[in-house]
Amino acid sequence: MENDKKIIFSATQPSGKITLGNYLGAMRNWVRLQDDYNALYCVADMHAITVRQNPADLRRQSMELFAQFIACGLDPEKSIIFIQSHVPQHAELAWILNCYTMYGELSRMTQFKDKSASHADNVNAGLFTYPALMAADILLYGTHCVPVGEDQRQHVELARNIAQRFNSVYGDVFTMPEAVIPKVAARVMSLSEPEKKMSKSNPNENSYVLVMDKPDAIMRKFKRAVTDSEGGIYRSPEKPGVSNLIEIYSAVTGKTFEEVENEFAGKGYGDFKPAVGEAVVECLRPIREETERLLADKASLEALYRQGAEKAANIAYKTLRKVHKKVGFASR
Ligand code: ATP
Ligand code: LTN
Repeated sequence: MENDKKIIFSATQPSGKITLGNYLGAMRNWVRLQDDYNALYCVADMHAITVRQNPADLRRQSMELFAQFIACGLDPEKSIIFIQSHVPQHAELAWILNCYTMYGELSRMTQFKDKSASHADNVNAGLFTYPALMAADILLYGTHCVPVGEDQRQHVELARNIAQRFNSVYGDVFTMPEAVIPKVAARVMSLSEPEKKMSKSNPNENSYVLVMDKPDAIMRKFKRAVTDSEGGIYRSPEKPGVSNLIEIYSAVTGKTFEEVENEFAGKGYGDFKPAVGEAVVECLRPIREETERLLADKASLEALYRQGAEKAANIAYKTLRKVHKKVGFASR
């Protein structure tokens, strides 16, 4: 890693297939940031098992997500790209940080409340302590910036609290990380229930667009997107469906909200929805094609993620050694 650059870390769970929300809210920004920062990007498979996963699917989705990172433009020569479970220091530091994370803090996490409601039959300890593992991910690398969508802000705040608590006892061990939230598309909403965020774990396939969706599926989903009966194409809190489509169109075309509203002034949803669909198809096409190409050569992908894990472990190992010393573990 280059010494003069700040460090960024981010991750995505391989808990399903990547959505347009994941791409616009997170991965696309990671690509932009990798030139200016020392960047680490990770497939968070250990986070994914806080919800029950089918083993064969999880393995496939991890490979696919890794391939998609590269297909989106993350460059293994510039950034460290790896799979979380391949770097055991994540689990080791997470345990230690669990002992510096309060029950009350974890109970207040919105994601925990949401997921324990949606998986009421499996409210496991991992789901509860998930933010301590996420703090470990971030703090292992001396991370300055964490580029994520709006929904992860609370977890990054908690990572800061944990770092601060630890540092106040042991001195300056951890760098204080900061969340970096994009200005556009920080929260892409569901196409079928526009008051909820677009999420890859939603059981309704029409609620999200996948990066790997074929053009006809994308067009169908946008044509079916829930809007309203008022008919105007402008942003308003009363029009969550239309506002979301405007935001998506703006994010994929680079046009401002005002330009989009002007472009469709006087037109109806029958013109607007397919236009959004077509713009999304063209935005995602090269990523889908490149992912398919990469997945066809499994050996090369494996070589790339092994290299990534080795580089990550070299940094993580040093932080963990320092932490062991600070908390008073006997030297090995
Ligand atoms: P799950 O549904 O399994 O909880 P998810 O779709 O919310 O998953 P994550 O793996 O939790 O996705 O998130 C990966 C990254 O994508 C995070 O930085 C997150 O903030 C961002 N992200 C997720 N959903 C959206 C969205 N709808 N809009 C913008 N960014 C998003
Ligand atoms: N919890 C995040 C994924 C994630 C992450 C991280 C993001 C795991 N570890 C570290 C940023 C930094 C999510 O569900 N989106």
